[in-house]
Amino acid sequence: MAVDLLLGLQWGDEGKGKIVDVLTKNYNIIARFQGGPNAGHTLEFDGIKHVLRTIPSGIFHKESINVIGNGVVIDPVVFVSELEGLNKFDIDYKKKLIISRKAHLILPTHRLLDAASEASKGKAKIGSTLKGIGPTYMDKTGRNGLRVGDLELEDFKERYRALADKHEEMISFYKVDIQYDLEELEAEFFAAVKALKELTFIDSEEFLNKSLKENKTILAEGAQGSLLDIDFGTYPFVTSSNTTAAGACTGLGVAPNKIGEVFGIFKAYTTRVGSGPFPTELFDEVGEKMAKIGNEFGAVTGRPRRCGWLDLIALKYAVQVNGVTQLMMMKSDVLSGFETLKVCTAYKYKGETIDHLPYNIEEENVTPIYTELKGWNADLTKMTSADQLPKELTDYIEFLEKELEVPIKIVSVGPDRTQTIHR
Ligand code: 2SA
Ligand code: MG
Repeated sequence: MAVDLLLGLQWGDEGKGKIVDVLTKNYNIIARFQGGPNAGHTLEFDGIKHVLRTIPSGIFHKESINVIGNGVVIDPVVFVSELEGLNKFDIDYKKKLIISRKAHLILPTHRLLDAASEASKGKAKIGSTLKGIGPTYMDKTGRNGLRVGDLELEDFKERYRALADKHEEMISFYKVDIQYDLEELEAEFFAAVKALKELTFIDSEEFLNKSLKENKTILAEGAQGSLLDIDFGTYPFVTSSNTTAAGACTGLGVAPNKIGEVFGIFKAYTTRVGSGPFPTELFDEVGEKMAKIGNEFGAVTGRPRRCGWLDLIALKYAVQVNGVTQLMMMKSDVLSGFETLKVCTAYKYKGETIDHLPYNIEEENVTPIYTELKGWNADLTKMTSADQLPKELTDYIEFLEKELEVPIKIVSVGPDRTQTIHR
C-alpha cells in the first residue's frame, strides 16, 4: 500500500480541509506531517462549520485513525482547546487520535518570540499567524527543542525551565515592547500538558510503516501551501516547514517510494494572507468582489485575505515540485458572474517574457501577462455532476488541464461536503 498526499498548491486556504473530509471515507488513517496551529482547516457538513488547527480532518469520520506526525509542531494550549471544541460531536478522540513522540512542542515563550520577532521587523514583517511556528522550528533545527516524548521524562519541568529562561533572554534582545505574564501563560501551558498526556503518544513512523504492511490506506494531509514552503516558497515570506510532497516523507517517516497519488488542491483564483509577493493580486473592485463572495478571511486569525487571478506560472511550479497526479479545483462558484476571467500564463520580468518563477518575484520585478477566458453566470452551488457545468467553466477547466498537464478530477462548487463534482 502507498501513502497518498493531499497538498495545497498556492499560499494556503485552498480548501484542503473540505477535500480531506470528502476523501477520508476512503482511508483508514489520516496523518498531518508539518505545520501546527497556524493551519485552519475548515470543514462544513450537516449545516455545521468547524475549523481544525492541529487535529487531522479525518477526526469526524467514524472509522479513521488520525495521526499527528513528527514533522508537526504542537501547542498543548491550542490543542487542548481544540479537543474541547470536539466534545459536542461525541468523538472518541482518545481512540482516534495519536501523536508522534517526535513532534516538537510550542512553548508559551515561542509565541512571545514570534511576536517580538515580528514587531522588530516593522513594515518588513512576515505577517505570521503569531502561533510561535517560526521559533519552534528554529529550536528544532537548532537542536534545542522539546518534543512530545519529553513530556514522559521525569525532568521535563527542568528542561522546560532551561529553554524558557533562554527564550526570555532572547525576547529582551529584540528590544521591543511585548507585554506578558509568563506565570499565567505557564500555568495554562502545564494544565494543557496534563490534558495532552491523556492521549496516546507513539513512534508514528513505526506505526505508519507497519500499517502500510497491513494494507491500511493512509492519506497525508498538508497544511498551508506550496508557495509557503520554507525551501520553495516566496522566501522569506513563508512558513517554517516543508509544505511540499517531500515534507510528507520527513514529517511522517515514510520513504519516497511509498508515496502514491499526490492530490493537488488549488482555488479557481488566488488568495494570500500575510505579507510577501503576489504577482496577480488585484487592488480593484474585482478583487473585492472575490473576497466578498468567497468570504476570504483567515480561519485562524480572521485576517482579510488578498485576492487575485489564477497564476498558472506559480501553479505549474507547485505541480512540478510536488509531482501532482490529480488536481482539485476549489471555489469555482465564487467566479460565477464575472464577464471575463483572466489567467496569468507568463510574466514580464526585466523586459523579457518568461514562463517560470524567477528567484525574486517582488511586485516591481514581475508583471503578469494574462490570457482572457469567457466567464459564466450560473448558480453552480446546486450542481451535482460535470455535465451540468456551464460550457465556459468546462472550457476554463480544460484550458487549465492543458497548461498544467494534469487532470482536474474534482471541482468544488460550495463549502459543503455534498457540493463536490467528480470528473
Ligand atoms: P507562520 O505563522 O509562521 O506559519 O506564518 C508564516 C507565513 O505563512 C502564512 N500562513 C498561512 N497562510 C494561509 N493560511 C494559513 N492558515 C490560517 C488559515 C491563516 C489565518 O488557514 O486561514 O487564519 O490567518 C497560514 N498559516 C501560515 C502566514 O500568513 C505568513 O505569511
Ligand atoms: Mg486555512
